[in-house]
Amino acid sequence: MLNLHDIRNSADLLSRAERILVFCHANPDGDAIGALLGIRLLLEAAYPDKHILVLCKDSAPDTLLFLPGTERIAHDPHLRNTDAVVFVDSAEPKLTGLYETHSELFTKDVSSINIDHHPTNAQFARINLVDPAAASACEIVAEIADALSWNITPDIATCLLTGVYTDTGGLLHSNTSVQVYRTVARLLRAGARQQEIIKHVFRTAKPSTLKLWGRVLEKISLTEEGGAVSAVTKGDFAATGAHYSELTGAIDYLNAVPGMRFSMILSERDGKVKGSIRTLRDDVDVAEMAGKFDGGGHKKAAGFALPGKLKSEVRWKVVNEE
Ligand SMILES: [Mn+2]
Repeated sequence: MLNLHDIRNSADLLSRAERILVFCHANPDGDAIGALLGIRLLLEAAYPDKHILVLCKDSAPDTLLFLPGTERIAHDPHLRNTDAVVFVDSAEPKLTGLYETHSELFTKDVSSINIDHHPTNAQFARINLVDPAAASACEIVAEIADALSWNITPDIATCLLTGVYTDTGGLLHSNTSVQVYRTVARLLRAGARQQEIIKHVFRTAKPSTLKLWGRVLEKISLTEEGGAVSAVTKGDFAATGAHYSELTGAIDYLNAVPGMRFSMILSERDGKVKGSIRTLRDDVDVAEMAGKFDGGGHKKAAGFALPGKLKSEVRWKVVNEE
């Protein structure tokens, strides 16, 4: 839960501004885009005479283009004359991809609000609405809207529910708390178009993605260390026509093999081999495994990148059989 005092101070800060800029992190996911667009609609309704600009360094993924207002996300804004900045879903300034060029935005001298749920959030804004107990930034935006009695329309509810769904893996991850279900109920009551989200986000995959995943699944092997491992080469990307980003999600299938300690996908890209490692177990620390290859991450999801390319190896064994 957020501090009501901080929420009211945020509203004061926004009401004093003429031009408000809303940012999310680069390579945006459903939570970043959902919160960005949801806040824009909330602010436009609350402050009809202010100028509100939403910004993300990168474009929204194709699967999120159904959300209202994606075409109005700016990528290269004129940042001058901005009097208030709202950051969403960004644990650190550099994740916005704008810190190098606009570091002046990330000081407490700027009228800024930081809305986030990452436990590692650097609290870099003047007002930090950060709740590590929340499963998504969209969940926090819904809480703020209700605290300020801002009306949640069906469009806003659809944007926010998208972030709740994507950051909980469709309400399947272990962060799916009682509060998440309360937020889902709240947003459905507000008219969130749940089936539209499910269709676009969870039930849509390009043929190139399916072909790439086919290769991942076909090449799965189980290691003696208890890993379900697969690999995709440059040739696999070329033959399927898939982009690197289309590999996202395939690793969840590898994790489904019973009795495994971890899953890993190796992929070749730009002269490097990238490794993604996941586990569902509490007694396995994949961040530690990734650390051995100069990588890092979280206990249950980590990765590394090494220079080089992939070479397959087949292990044959001679056995005595009667
Ligand atoms: Mn998030």
